[in-house]
Amino acid sequence: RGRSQRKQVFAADRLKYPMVRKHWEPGGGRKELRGRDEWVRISWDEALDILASELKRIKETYGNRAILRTGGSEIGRTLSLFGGYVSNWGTTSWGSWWDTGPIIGAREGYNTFNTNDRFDLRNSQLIVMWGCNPAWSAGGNPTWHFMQAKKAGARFVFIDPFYTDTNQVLGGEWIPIRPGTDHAMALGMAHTLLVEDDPETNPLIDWDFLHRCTVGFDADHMPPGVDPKENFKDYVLGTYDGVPKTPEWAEEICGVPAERIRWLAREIGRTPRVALLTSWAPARIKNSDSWPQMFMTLGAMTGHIGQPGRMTGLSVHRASGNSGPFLVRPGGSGVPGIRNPITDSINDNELWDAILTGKYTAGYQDVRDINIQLIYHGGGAILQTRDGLMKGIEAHRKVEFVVSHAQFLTTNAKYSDLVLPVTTAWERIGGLLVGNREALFCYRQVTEPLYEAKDDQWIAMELAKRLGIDPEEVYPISPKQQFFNELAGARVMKDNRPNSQGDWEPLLTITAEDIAEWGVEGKPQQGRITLKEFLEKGVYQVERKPGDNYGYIAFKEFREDPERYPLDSETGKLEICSPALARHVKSRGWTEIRPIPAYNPATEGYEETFADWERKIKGEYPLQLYTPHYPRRSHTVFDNIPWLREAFPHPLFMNPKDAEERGIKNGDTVLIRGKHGRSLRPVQLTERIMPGVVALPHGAWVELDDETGIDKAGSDNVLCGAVPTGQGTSGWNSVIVQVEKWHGEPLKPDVEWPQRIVL
Ligand SMILES: Nc1nc2c(c(=O)[nH]1)N[C@H]1C(S)=C(S)[C@@H](COP(=O)(O)OP(=O)(O)OC[C@H]3O[C@@H](n4cnc5c(=O)[nH]c(N)nc54)[C@H](O)[C@@H]3O)O[C@H]1N2
Ligand SMILES: Nc1nc2c(c(=O)[nH]1)N[C@H]1C(S)=C(S)[C@@H](COP(=O)(O)OP(=O)(O)OC[C@H]3O[C@@H](n4cnc5c(=O)[nH]c(N)nc54)[C@H](O)[C@@H]3O)O[C@H]1N2
Ligand SMILES: [Mo]
Repeated sequence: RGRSQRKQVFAADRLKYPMVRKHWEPGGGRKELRGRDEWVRISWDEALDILASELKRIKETYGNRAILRTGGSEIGRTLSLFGGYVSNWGTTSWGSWWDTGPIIGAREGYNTFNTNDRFDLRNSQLIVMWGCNPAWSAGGNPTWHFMQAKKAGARFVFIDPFYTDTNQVLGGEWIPIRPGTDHAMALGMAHTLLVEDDPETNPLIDWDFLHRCTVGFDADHMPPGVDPKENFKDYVLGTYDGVPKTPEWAEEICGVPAERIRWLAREIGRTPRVALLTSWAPARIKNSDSWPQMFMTLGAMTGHIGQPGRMTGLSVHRASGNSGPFLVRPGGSGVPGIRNPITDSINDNELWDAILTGKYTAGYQDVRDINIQLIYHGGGAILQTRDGLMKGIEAHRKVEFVVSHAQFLTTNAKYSDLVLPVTTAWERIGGLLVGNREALFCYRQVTEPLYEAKDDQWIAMELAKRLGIDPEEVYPISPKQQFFNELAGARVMKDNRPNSQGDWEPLLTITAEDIAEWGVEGKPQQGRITLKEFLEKGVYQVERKPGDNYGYIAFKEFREDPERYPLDSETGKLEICSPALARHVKSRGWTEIRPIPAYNPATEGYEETFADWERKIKGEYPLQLYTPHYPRRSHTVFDNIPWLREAFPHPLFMNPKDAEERGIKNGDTVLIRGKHGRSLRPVQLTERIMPGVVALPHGAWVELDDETGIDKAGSDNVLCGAVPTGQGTSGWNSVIVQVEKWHGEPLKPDVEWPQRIVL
């Protein structure tokens, strides 16, 4: 993807000019033609005039609560000064870790990543990768970090519906599991630990850790005000509900043989130093609110928290294989924030419904009226990246005006009335990128803006002028000054205190000549390297050595002295019973949970593939589908790049057993049919995916056949349904479908499809 950036910046399908839909008229015109109308080139002046007059008209007619803005902080500034806009919210990446993590105390202070650093990983003897595939979906060199742990002697176990590339490299044990049923498996493990533990002859449970550092495990250690019967241990043993959560009970749900569940529980209990790592993927599921709590409970029971080689928590995205606080960070841009006067914010799962029905849930027993008439896509790819894409298209065809800032004819842009072409980062002055905790990256302009593309900031200021807002209030300082401020304010950590808690010092040496040359305001300063050197190299990486102070053990202080270093939770302890979590979920207004991590089947999960669960008779949608993050794309970005289309085809992955039952052969075009939509894809048969489960990689641009309503591109959110549950989690990995052989025309490979070149 990195190399393909040149193919992206200079792509044939870059948008060149502002354009409006042919049958657009003030108020919408033929709105049903959105997504299939022709485009007409217009000038920037015409485009900005149309935009300003529609914004004014809609504000006057309906008020600011009729304006929905998605993505693009730049335009958000202008719209805030214009009286505000409705926003959206969701738990997009993190699933239920977003709220559950901090509430139960599974986050340490500001640091959201709660496992140990890459050198300490080498102290682990057993590394459990619970739904982790960094080789596909994490930046940096996570596979290399894990490889070092393997060389140091670690064994690996992968719990995943797919035999992943990461697993292949590290030679781990593979435990195939049905999506969204991890919670059941973990309960089966907890049961094994409880019934087999004997402090004298077979110590599996770390009672000292449980008693000192957690609440709610048993009746004697409850958080204040909770019925002692609502404890985790009695739930697992089935004391009050008559259902012991045995490995056999779990097997029926998760598909992992009971003996394997016992085996893994014993391994984790007996091995002195274990890393229990998970990604967000198993939490990007409806009703998964208690899963992070269950996962942390497993770590707490076995005591693998807060010591060398021992950790439980997230290893995902930029912190995959290397967690811990940032060691180098950029300065602020110096642009002051602007408050949005409108407080309405709609959960992603209700966004399109809110537009269609005029109602949204604002909290417990709090449903509010809303009348969205203008959608402003200032950035992002929300129509394509949120559940319920088919409803999203309907919603886009209902409102009076839709506008997008876009680099390509993305889905957002395609279903708009007005499209404003914007620059890529490579056409702007430059900026700093964080991600990897040890490195700060700097990107700089490589080309003048292509065609008539403009920066988002420029648009925000030009629109402001037409709305009677002072553009200086929108951006009081220039992009160059902003870039300079980020550079001058960059800080790097000294290694003067252990566990990554050192003092900060300036990263860059900046002279009076530098400032004069840049023509910006600033003061000379002394740092580790010169501004010139940093700009030339484009990166600063903190040097690491085993045993240095930049190492990191998560929860170390807490484990040593929980009274002095309490967690963020209400009780300061890790909450295995968390009334705060139950209250929080209830306050969102959809579904409720218990304060302990009780199993809660996912909406559109495995159980719903049955018409009759007791007699095991399958229903209309007998297969589970999930949507992994895939090398071809960064979400929807890069999906249009022919190089990447060629390198990474976009099939539906299916097990040969499921294919055989359906008369499907490798490479056949299949129809994926679900509750929310239908998609076509060529199928790739592989033993690497477990039977009963199919995987459709995340992020392909929808390509709707308007006659049939069938999507030809295998666009994941055509199938993922917008059903709000719990804390409002996204449901990317809990979907049920049927797959059948397609008898229409077979699909051509994506790389042969025409590019979306307009004008
Ligand atoms: N089914 C399913 N859906 C998912 C997921 C999943 O696993 N399955 N994953 C979810 C996750 S984890 C995430 S984070 C979200 C991501 O959701 P989004 O953030 O909506 O997705 P991106 O594709 O990254 O969208 C970025 C858009 O911004 C545009 N862009 C890039 N640079 C600029 C710029 O300078 N200015 C402007 N105006 N636009 C620019 C790009 O062209 C692109 O269209 O998707 C979520 N959706
Ligand atoms: N190439 C690429 N990399 C990306 C992105 C991208 O779009 N493309 N997006 C980035 C972003 S914003 C994010 S948030 C991260 C997300 O990164 P992650 O949260 O790690 O998500 P995935 O990579 O989709 O899935 C990780 C693994 O979980 C497995 N899995 C899926 N569902 C379940 C389940 O229910 N149970 C279990 N046990 N396993 C399951 C999948 O098979 C996969 O092997 O990826 C980031 N990295
Ligand atoms: Mo994400």
